[in-house]
Amino acid sequence: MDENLRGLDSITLTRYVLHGQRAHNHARGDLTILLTAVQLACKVTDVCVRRSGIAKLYGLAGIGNFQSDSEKDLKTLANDTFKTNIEACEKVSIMVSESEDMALVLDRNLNSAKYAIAFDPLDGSSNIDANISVGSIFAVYRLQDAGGIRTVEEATKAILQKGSEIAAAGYAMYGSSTSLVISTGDGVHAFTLDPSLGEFVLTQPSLRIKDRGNIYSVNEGNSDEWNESTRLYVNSIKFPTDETRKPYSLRYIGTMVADIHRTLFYGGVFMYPTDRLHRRGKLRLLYEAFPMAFLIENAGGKATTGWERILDIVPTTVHQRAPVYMGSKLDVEDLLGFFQQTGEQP
Ligand code: P6P
Repeated sequence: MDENLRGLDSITLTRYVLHGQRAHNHARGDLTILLTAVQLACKVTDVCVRRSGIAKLYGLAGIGNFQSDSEKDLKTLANDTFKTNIEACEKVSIMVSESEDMALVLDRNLNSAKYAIAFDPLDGSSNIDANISVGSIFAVYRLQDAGGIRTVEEATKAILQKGSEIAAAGYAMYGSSTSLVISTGDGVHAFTLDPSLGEFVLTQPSLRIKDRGNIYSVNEGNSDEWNESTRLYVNSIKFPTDETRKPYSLRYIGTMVADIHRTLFYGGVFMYPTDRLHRRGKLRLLYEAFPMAFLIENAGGKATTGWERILDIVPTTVHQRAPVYMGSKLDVEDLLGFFQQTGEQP
């Protein structure tokens, strides 16, 4: 092929997933169809996020009916966008959304709909008005018996699977550019939205997280509420006794998607420990901790609650929370050393 044309040979997300499906001999490309619906939901949400400031000023003609502050409307719009596009692909029987109290059972007659999905349609939405990066997070699970799901109780039971059962997970980050980072269990791959094509194109294949970084990411404002293990660990990286090691830098954006994206690319450790207001942690398992842990582990990192591997947890409720420590393998192992040293229990 003409070298000048090679640059046009972009690997789009759809092509990447389809290739992956063929390579893994998945039946019928259902996961491809589902992930194509998710990426469309991310593209629509991206448009709304980028217009929100102007829309708030002039009103979002043609996109929703914003009567109140942009944050609440954007969250509602993002949630509706995800629900509509995912339902339309007819490959999902169950949805769990950060913005919905209960699990949603989709068309009860779709025996072919063999997947369940959990998503946070607009993570970090409180940062919208300050133009700080926000994102969407999703995790896809295979269902053993999709045809038999009729009630919310059956749907809830079916999606409460161990985190390691995830079939695919990823996030979109609406930042200086729009990224979509995804894994189907065969490596972690980053795509960037090319506005001229309207397609996510592969920009960083096979992402690997550094074994050790020099950044820690946590809300230090809660430090007086941390458990002893977390306190000892953070002090060890802020004030290293080993003169050969420099103190770590603190970076904290307050949007999990953005903090994890930086951790994937630069290494280090992201933490949301338990605190007085969040005795079991703040972050949700199904659509924050699980998908991010799946990505971090597939990129060669580790993800723990301090007491157990996050992906080993079997959740009991759809909005269950957990403490979160994830990132570079050696950094997380150093942290776990303090949990073993103190022997403190959850
Ligand atoms: P805090 C955003 O509200 C969120 O759920 C995550 O995206 C983020 O990591 C965390 O909460 C930030 O919480 O208490 O530090 O503002």
